[in-house]
Amino acid sequence: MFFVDWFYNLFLWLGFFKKDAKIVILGLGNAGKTTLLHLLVHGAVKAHNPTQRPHNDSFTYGNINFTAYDLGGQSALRNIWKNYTQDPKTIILFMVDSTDPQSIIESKSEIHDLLEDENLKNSAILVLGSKIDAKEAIGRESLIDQLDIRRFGLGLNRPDRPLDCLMFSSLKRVGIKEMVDWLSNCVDIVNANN
Ligand SMILES: Nc1nc2c(ncn2[C@@H]2O[C@H](COP(=O)(O)OP(=O)(O)OP(=O)(O)O)[C@@H](O)[C@H]2O)c(=O)[nH]1
Ligand SMILES: [Mg+2]
Repeated sequence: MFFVDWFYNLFLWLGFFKKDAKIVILGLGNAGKTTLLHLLVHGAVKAHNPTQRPHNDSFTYGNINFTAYDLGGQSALRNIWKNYTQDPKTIILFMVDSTDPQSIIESKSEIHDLLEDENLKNSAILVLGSKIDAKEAIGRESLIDQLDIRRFGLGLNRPDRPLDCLMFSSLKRVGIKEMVDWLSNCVDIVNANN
């Protein structure tokens, strides 16, 4: 086993087995999208102005190079989301501020639009509940209920597409590894499905 691992790590280091993946980060304004992307790319948390135009950045995890598109979440900017979601190999992250009841109601309608969009029927969607460090934050089960997504079936290995909900905090760096592990596992599934 040691030799297999050793050769695998050597090949990894030499650049074999490298994969590219694309993700798009959607969600209402103030959900924490830009904060998360900055953390994934630079390993640090800093303050950002509300995003006015789409931007992308890259980060590597294991043998996967992720290119992530961060789109502004204010209502006037949401009509361009569909320009970034059409490739079924693009993994869609939808971030919901788990401390903000009004934004959870509005997010529910946006998430249901994505889930019911025929063009996205094979696209992977990961719902992310943000800011779990705050005392007002609700838990995963409660967020799933309030978004009414349980009835779509949750899991990485669902038959038509991966769909799940994970909770995290950029501020406290909680749930980040689980999120990126989920994305890494998802890459092979979307590549096989599409
Ligand atoms: N408590 C807490 N606050 C956070 C966390 N992540 C982001 N925030 C705060 O949430 C606010 C919005 O963060 P952004 O990352 O700019 O949100 P956004 O989703 O990019 O917003 P738009 O660009 O307007 O779409 C800022 O005040 C952040 O400091 C977190 O993990 N915990
Ligand atoms: Mg932003």
